[in-house]
Amino acid sequence: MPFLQDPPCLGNTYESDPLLREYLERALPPGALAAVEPELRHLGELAGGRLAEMQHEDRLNEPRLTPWDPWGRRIDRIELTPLWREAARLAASHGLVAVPYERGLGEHSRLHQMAMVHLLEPSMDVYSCPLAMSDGAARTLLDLGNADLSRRAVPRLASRDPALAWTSGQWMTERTGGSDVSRTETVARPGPDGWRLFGTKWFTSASTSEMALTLARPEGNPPGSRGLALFYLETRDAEGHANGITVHRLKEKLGTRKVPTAELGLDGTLAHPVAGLADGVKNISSLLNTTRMWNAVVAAAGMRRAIQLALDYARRRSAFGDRLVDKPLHRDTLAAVEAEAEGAFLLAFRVVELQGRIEAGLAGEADRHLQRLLTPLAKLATGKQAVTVASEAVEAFGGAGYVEDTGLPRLLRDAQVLPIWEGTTNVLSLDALRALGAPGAAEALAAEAGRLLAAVRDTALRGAGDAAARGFASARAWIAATRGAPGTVEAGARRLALTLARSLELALLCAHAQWCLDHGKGGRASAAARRLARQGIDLVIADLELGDASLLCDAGA
Ligand code: MFK
Repeated sequence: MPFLQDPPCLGNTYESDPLLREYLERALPPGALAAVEPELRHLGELAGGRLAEMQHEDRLNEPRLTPWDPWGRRIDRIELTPLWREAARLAASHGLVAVPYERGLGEHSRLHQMAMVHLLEPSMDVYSCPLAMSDGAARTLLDLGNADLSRRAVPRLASRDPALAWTSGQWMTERTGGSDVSRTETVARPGPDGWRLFGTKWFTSASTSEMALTLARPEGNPPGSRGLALFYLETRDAEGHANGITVHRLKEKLGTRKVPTAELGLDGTLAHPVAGLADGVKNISSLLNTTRMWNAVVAAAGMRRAIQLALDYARRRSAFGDRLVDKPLHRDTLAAVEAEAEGAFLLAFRVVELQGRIEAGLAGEADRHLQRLLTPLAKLATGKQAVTVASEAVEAFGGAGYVEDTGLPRLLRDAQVLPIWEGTTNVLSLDALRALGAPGAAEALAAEAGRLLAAVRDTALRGAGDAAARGFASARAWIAATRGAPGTVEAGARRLALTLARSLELALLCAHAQWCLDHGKGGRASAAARRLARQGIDLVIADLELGDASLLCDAGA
């Protein structure tokens, strides 16, 4: 008998996303929601309809590099996939980078932007990558106060005209590694017409960008990250000739296969220092924090898409005499991932809110501490959750989830990059530790936790609120107990960071659920909070023996 099965359908992904809609109703002033909702509804229709169909038809296309023309000239032309070309057009015309710079909704402009990203990204084949880097580049040029470069590049990066819009690269990773950027080998030499860069950039995402921010060591500078400088460059000159840049090859990656990720050689690339000739890592941090915020939003968006597909399929597919959606164990499995996705969404968007307040000039010191701390926490926690949720969603399709022409395996492949690029889970755990150590940061976090949990009144949420409070308390106790033991602190940094992130997710979910109860939105968010509370919040293991890690890692060496 043939295997006949209706495929999953998406429909309007704005309409079918109650959490997004509740959240926007709660977080935006009424007038602002009324202003943006028609566009969001339109994007939901597009993302679940025409764009999703196009994505499926485009499934087998990948970017192609043509290094030479037929007559022997080096051209390094990279052809993008049809969906990426459409995504570029859509992104510019809907202002996916522009909106927070136009500030039409003041401090809420970031929410508006990221609500659009949340809807469109899962149907754009990771076109979020160049958009995130472009947003980060614009933010960095403005934050560093380079008026000339800002005047030149920001109007392009934030253009709504697809013919004028630029994207930016973020060239950091070299052969020496991606995490320890201080080992960057690219050198910058002064010349009569400006600085020229020489080196190899080993992993450059979205290499078709018109410009890039990159790190290089001005000749004579000391080793280490302080000796690096941040440079701006354009990839082609006014005649369209490469700016001393050779594309060695495109990377063969597990996922994000539509992203033209390249190895680049720089041989005399004309570049301009953005902010002096040192402190490059510190200077690029606005870019890192912006792309990490995007990463968290994109992780939440990917989870939502995976669940929308799995849920729709569960309503269509019957086995053992019932629809999957009516099978208690299948329902239980989907409920578990739904709870993770709701916590992830709220943490990602809390970072977006803070970024919006900072950009609107409304942030106090506590907001700044929170943004600095919550950005790595959100990035690291949601990246991990995205992989777990995608894996579970793919499994919910049985064998169909493992078959390429369903389009489903891509969900898992594309999720796997999220805990890797823009800083691995461990690197970000150490970054979070550093942020937490800044004077005032722990107090800002405690105030945030207190504010969220004080809002929770309903008895049905009490247990979940208590679990979040226990998570924060356990993290605090561990920090106090390990003071003065740097080895123990480093070994536990991931568990601490995940405990803080999951406690925050749960506290945000409890507060959101209370709002839902108060505003007649039903008990879905409360159920999600209760479920998340049972899925491991406190991961700190206070009495963990460092020696055990040695025994486990060194055995057989
Ligand atoms: C889907 C959406 C996303 C799509 C985008 C995809 C594109 C993918 C492209 C890439 O993946 S590009 C590569 C991304 N690479 C990384 O994210 C690097 C990961 N490594 C780190 O983050 C390390 O922590 C770091 C390189 C920053 C460590 O460098 P160092 O050399 O040990 O420097 P150090 O001493 O930690 O920091 C130097 C200064 O910068 C310090 O300030 P002070 O000088 O005042 O002490 C730090 O506090 C500051 N700093 C570092 N990270 C910061 C920061 N400040 C603010 N925010 C941060 N995140």
